[in-house]
Amino acid sequence: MSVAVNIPENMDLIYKYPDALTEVSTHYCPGCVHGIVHRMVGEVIDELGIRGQTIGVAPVGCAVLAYKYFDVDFVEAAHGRALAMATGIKRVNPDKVVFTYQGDGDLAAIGTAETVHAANRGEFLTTIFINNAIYGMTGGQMAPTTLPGMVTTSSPTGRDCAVAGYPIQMSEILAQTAGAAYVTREMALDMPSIVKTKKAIKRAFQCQIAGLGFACVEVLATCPTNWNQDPWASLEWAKESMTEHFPLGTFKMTDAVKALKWRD
Ligand SMILES: Cc1ncc(C[n+]2csc(CCOP(=O)(O)OP(=O)(O)O)c2C)c(N)n1
Ligand code: SF4
Repeated sequence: MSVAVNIPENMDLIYKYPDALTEVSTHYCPGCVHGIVHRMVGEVIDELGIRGQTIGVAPVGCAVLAYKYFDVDFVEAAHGRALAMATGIKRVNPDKVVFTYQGDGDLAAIGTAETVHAANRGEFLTTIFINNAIYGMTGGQMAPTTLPGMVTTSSPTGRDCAVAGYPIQMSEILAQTAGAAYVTREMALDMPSIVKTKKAIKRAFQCQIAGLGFACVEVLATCPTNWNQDPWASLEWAKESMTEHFPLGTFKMTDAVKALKWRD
C-alpha cells in the first residue's frame, strides 16, 4: 500500500514507505528489532520487484502477526513448522518466491528438525531468522540461544549450561548441510549493521530467485522488554554479549552464489 506524499515540484522523493508493507502500526515494543527487519524485507521485495510473486510464512512468536504487516501473500504456520509449510508451498509453486520469518524459539527449538532438513534438502527458500536469545512472546523464557548465565523467567538464577546446554549456533549448523547455499549471521543493532543486514537479506532472496539452494540470514536482535533493559542499553548489551557467543560472519556462500551479480 502506498502512502500519499505531496512532493514540491523542485524536490525528488528519495525515501518512502515500502509498498510491500501495509500502512498499519505494529504491536512491537519500543526498541524491538522485529519492525526494523520487517522494513528491510519490505524494501528488498520492492527493489527486486517481486511483490506479486512473494509468499511469506509467519511463525508463532512475537512476529506471529507478520501477515498483517506485509502487503504480500502470507500464511501462518504452527509453531516451528514454517519451513515445512514453506517447502510444500514452494514445491507446488516453484515460480513463487517463498520466505519464512522466524524467531529463535520457533526456528531453533521446536522447529530445529524442520530447519535442518529444509536446509539439507536444499529447498529453494529464504529464511529470515531473528535471534533475540529469548522467548519474547510468551514472557521471556529461556531459549536454546539464551546466553550462559543470562537471567530469564525460566532460569531465574541464570542459564546453567551444565544443565541446559549451550547457546545453539544455528548458522554454523546450517552451513554444514549440503543443500545450504548461503548462510550468514548479521546484526541489526546500529546503522552500519542495518545497512549490511539489508544487503544480506537481498542476497538471500536473489539466491532463491536464481535457484541456487537454501539461504538463511540470522539477525542478532534485542528484546528490551524481556531482557528488562531500556532500548538503548539493550542495543549495546547485544553488541557486546551476543556477538561473543554468536560471531558475525558468512558461514557458507557457494561458488554459484559468489558468482551472482549482486544488485545491491
Ligand atoms: C506447539 C507450541 N508450543 C509452544 C507454544 C508457545 N510459544 C508461543 S511463541 C513461543 C516462543 C517464541 O519465541 P521466539 O520464537 O524466540 O520468538 P520471539 O517471540 O522472541 O520473537 C512459544 C514457546 C506454541 N504456541 N505452540
Ligand atoms: S516482547 Fe521482545 S521480541 Fe516481542 S515485541 Fe517486545 S521487544 Fe520485541
